Amino acid sequence: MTTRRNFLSGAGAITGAVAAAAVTRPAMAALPELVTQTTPDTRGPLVPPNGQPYNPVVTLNGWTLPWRMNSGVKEFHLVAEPVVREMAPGFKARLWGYNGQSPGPTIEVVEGDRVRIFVTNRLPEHTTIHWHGQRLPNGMDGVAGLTQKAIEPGKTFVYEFVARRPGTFMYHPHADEMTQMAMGMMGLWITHPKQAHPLIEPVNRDFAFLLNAYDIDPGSSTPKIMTMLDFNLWTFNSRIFPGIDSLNVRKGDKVRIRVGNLTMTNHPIHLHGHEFMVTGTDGGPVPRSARWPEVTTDVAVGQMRQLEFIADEEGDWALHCHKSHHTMNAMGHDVPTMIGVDHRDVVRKITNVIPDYMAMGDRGMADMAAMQMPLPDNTVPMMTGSGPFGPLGMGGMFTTLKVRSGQKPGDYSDPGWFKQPAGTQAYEYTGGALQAPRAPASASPAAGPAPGVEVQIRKPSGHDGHH
Ligand SMILES: [Cu+2]
Repeated sequence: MTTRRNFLSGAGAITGAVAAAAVTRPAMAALPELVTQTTPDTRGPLVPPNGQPYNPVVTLNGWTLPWRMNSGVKEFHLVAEPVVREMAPGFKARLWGYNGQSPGPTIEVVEGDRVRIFVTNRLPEHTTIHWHGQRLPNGMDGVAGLTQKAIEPGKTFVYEFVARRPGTFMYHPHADEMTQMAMGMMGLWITHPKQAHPLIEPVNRDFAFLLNAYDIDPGSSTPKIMTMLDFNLWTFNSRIFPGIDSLNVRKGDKVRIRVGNLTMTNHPIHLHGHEFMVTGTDGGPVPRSARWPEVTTDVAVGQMRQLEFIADEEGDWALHCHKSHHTMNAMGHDVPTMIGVDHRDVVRKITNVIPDYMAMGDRGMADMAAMQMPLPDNTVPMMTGSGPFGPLGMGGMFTTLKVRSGQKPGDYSDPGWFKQPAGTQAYEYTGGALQAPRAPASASPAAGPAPGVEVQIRKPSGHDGHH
C-alpha cells in the first residue's frame, strides 16, 4: 500500500504502475494547497519556482493553474467536476470542467520539467485525462481501458512525465469523450522552451484559447450531448461574443495566438488588418521554409495552431471564425430564408392567434442584431454586442485584437474603442447620382463587358435571364 508520504516526498519515487494507483480520499484531503499564484487571473508567475523565467501565456477568459515544487517535480492538481460557466453576461451554462471552470486552467511548464498531476474525479461518472501531443510513457497517456483503468468518481489518480517537447498542447478526457467533451472538459497545456530555440521566437504578447461548441436549447442551461453536427453555441474558451476578452496589445508588439480545436468541425480563424504565419502546431514548431503568410488559417478537429505576427496597424481588428454561422448565438437552423418575401398578410393572420408574433428576416437578418425581443430566461440574443458605431450583429466565435500605440508593455487591460484619426473612416457619399457597372445580361457567364464599352443599366424585370 502506498502511503501519502510516498506520494509527497522523493522525486522519482513514483513510477509506472505506482503512479497510476488511486490516492485515498484522506490523502487527498491532506494535500497542501498548491499556491504560488494568489488570484485566478490570467497570468502565471513571471519567475517560476525552478528559476527558469518565461513570458507567460494569457488564456482568454481563463487562468493558469498554480503549482508547487516538490523535490524538483512540478506538481499540479486538477479536479474534474460540474461547473457553471457564464458564457456571456446573462447566460449561464451548466458544464463539466476542471477546478471550477470550463475549459480547465492552463498548465504552463518549461521544456524538461518533470511534471506530476493529481487528477481528482468529482463527476458522476468515471473519467481520465489524455495529454494531447505529449511525448510520455504509454501508461501516462490517459486512454481508459487501453493504458489505464478509468478514474472512478471520488478517486484521484496521479500522472507523471517529463515535458519533453516545447509547444502548444491540450488535455481532455479519454473516457466517454462524447459526453465529457460536449460538456466542456478540456484545457490548454503550454510548454515553454528552456532556452533560445531556433524556431520559437520570443513574443511580447502570448494569447491562448480553445474552440468549443455546445448545443443548449434557448431557455435551458445544459448541453445536449448527443448532438453531432447541429450545435448552436460556438465558443472561445466556453465564452461567446460579446463575452470574450479582447486581445489588447501595443503597436509594434510581436504577438502569438495559440488556438486549439476540440469541437466536431473545423474552424477557419480569420484576423483582420494583419498577415500572420503559422509558426507551430501541436506537432511542434514549423520549419521556416514551410511557413507562408495567411490571414485565415483552418484549425481542424483535434489540431492546434500558433499564429504569429507584428501588430503594426492601430485599431480594433476583428478576430473570428470565418464560418458565418459560427459568429451567431443560439438559434434554430430550420428557418426558411425569408428575404424578399412579403409576409405582412401572413403576420396579420397569425397575430390574431399569437399576439406577440414577429415576422423575421424579410429584409435579411440584420434587424435581429438590434432587436430587443423578449427571450426565454437564460438565453443570449442570437447576434449581439455593440461597438462605437452600433450593433455588430455578431455572436459566438468573435472577438477583437486591439492595437494601440499607448498600450504599455505588459498591460493587458482593455483600452476601450479605437478613436480613428480624422479622414480614415468610411463615410457617407452625398454627391450626385452614381451609375455602377453591372454584370452583363449575356448568356455566357464568362463574358464580361468589353473595355471602354458603356454598361447599360437594365431595370430588373422579374424574369431576367430567360431569353
Ligand atoms: Cu467556426
